[in-house]
Amino acid sequence: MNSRTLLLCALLPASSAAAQCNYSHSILSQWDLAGAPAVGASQPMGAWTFWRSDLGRQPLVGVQGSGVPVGAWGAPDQSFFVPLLGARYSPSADRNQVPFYHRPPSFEGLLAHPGYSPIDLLCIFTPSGNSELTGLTLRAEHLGQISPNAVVSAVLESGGPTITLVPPTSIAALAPAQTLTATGLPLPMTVASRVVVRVNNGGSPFEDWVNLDASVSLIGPPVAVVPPVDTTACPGSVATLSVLPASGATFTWRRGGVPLSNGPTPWGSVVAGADTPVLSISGVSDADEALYDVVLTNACGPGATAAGFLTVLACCPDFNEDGNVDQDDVGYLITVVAGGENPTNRDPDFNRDGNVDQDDVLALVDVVAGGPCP
Ligand SMILES: [Ca+2]
Ligand SMILES: [Ca+2]
Ligand SMILES: [Ca+2]
Repeated sequence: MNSRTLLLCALLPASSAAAQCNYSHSILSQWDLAGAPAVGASQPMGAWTFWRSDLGRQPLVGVQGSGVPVGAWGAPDQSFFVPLLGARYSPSADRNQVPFYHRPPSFEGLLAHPGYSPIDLLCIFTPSGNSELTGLTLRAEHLGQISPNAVVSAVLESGGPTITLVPPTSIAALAPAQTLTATGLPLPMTVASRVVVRVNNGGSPFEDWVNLDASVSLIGPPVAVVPPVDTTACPGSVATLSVLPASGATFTWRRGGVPLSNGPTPWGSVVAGADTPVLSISGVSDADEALYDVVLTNACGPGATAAGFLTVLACCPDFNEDGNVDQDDVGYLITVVAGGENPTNRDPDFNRDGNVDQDDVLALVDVVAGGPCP
């Protein structure tokens, strides 16, 4: 328990055990956080992620087909990009998915396109800690007109028997939008729990365009909507890791599970922001390589996020940051060593000996020629 938690406990009345720490999060807001994916991009980690039902539940990746104005989550090994989840209908045309739909959406959602059986589209909510599921609301309408319907459902998986939250429900083509509410709540959520929303083609896959949103409500410790992710940094640079919680929280960053303090480390780097959403470590070296996570705390307790691994590269010879390591980088460093401009703001002490001089240029020449980092 850190000093903030102690302070919080001291300030709260004795009835704080019954504190209600409510929050909710939807697939639409997760899309807004992540934005349209680039082709081939893997999903950024988040509270909600998007998967296909087959092949061991592979995550969807960024796809973009002809006529598709923005990226979507899809399965590139399919002959065309299904199943997928794409941009919601929007007044901004460049955010719309392929306009196969035959009626304007009646609410703001994502367009889900389940594939040929048995490939279903899965939207999976993964909280980062123990909590209680108090609500799940699905909104769905079928905007295609060729297939008669699609089927949506939701379950809670916690390692034991699967619990039905919303039974499989037919969403008829061009029928009014349905709002489906989970029954049997509240239910406990362990660290292993997942809420799985499934969109199935209902037997006919043709132009199933399901405008969909799903929102969970929980009580308990805060959940990271965007947890820390794997990060790389150049030696001597500033590495940053960040987190976005779904609700108000205090922050305790940890290195390998051990809480961090602001200030210098024994090996010379300097930690800042250890109690904020953004952790920064300046002057990093390979001694800083570790798993970093953050404990989010509110009146309903602490919850640890997923961890991101910080990799510190041996050296970073691409001084002009054009993606190539070549003679231009040597020319760049010669200019900087001579007192000239340093537009990429790179540390010119390439051999890390504390001096900026000709030896750094020679060390870079070696690396450009295929030699090892100094
Ligand atoms: Ca269908
Ligand atoms: Ca370069
Ligand atoms: Ca040097």
